[in-house]
Amino acid sequence: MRLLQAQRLHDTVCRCYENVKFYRDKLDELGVKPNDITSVDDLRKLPFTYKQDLRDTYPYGLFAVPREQLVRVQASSGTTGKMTVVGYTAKDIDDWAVDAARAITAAGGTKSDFIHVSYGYGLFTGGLGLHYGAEKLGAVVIPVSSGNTKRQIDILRDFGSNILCCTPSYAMYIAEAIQEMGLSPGDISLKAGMFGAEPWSNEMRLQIERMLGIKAYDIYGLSEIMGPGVSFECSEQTGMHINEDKFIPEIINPDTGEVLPLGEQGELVFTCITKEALPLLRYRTRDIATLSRDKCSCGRTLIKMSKPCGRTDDMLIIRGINVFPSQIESVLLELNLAAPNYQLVIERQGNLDTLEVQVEMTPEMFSDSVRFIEKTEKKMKSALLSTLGLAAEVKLVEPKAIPRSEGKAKRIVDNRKI
Ligand code: DLL
Repeated sequence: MRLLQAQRLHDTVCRCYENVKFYRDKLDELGVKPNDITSVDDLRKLPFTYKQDLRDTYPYGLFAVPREQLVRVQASSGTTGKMTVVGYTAKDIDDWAVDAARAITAAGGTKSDFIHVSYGYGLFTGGLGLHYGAEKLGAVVIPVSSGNTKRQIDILRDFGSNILCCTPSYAMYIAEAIQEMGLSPGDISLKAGMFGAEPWSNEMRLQIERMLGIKAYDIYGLSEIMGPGVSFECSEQTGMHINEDKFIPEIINPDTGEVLPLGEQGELVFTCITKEALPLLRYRTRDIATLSRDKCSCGRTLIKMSKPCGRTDDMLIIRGINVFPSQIESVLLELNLAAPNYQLVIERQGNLDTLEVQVEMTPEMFSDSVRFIEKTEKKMKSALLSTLGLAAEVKLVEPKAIPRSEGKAKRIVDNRKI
């Protein structure tokens, strides 16, 4: 693997140097020549690439092939600023399909499964990514796309879907809707789900598994690097194998850029070593994770990354306490007192930040006494304080009060004007 990575890395750096002005200028500035990059350890000599670099060269400035060789562009919306546009050659699309097919296989998918894709189709990479993966595997793809939950459930039941692909928050939404329709897991043929595109906790995994009667697998990716399938979970469900024959991962200290040893937590950085259209070098994902080479019971030897536990840029700092929304989710769900739908509302009063955690009640709780509800709020509040050291108000809200999402859930409402 190291030899293959070294060869591919060298080839990629040569192509970047020849075809992308941005990288040629950067390497010249650092005094690095493509021939200086002969081993994986030489990665450290290369410059980082940031999302801002894609924005500054919008839309196609970092592409390494002429237009005739492109066969597709996709984009990620981003909450601020311009979209990030990414592109693929025919070979890139084929490589991506193989990576997504590996992910489906690791989740137990076979040629004879119906793969129900409820990730959005369009510029977002979720839908088309899993779609091509399912076809590459030779499975039967059901390209439902997101939205229209009643129709999703009709299709799940009538078409005999075996693997559901969507965001974990939409999986919860579908699971709730199934219950409301008076159906049970026995009425559908699902065996697994492939959920990703947003952070989710292990507790949420257990809830989804219980409600849908399936195994819930994590799948990770980002458009800049490729899309879904950069890494994927296997039967062991303890982290995601990275397709490291195509993407070399590093973990760095986000403040200093220093490369950290295996096992330490930091920012995940990827270098693409097979991409033709958009081969990014040392791309700063902003996702926080760890890497591990521990032996995996599934037999795969590909390096594993942990579930991303947040991003360097969505980390909340509430009165000096650093906290990730996913940690708050874990604390809430561990108590097993309410539905896993929540929203974090941050305000600034004077110079002080306040956090209100709004958590949805289950319909049963809603009919409980006010005293019971207040007691539950108190319990949650003290759990957040004792586990995370976080002083937050907890407010239980009516079932369905928190807006549902068919794509990525909006967990944070930040009303601070900083
Ligand atoms: O979300 C690609 C994708 C689609 C992955 C479908 C998995 C399934 P972007 O829209 O570019 O691409 O967003 C990428 O989403 O940097 C992470 O912060 C987050 N993310 C993606 N997968 C996971 C995951 C797609 N499994 C950004 N767990 C990434 C946590 C995830 N966060």
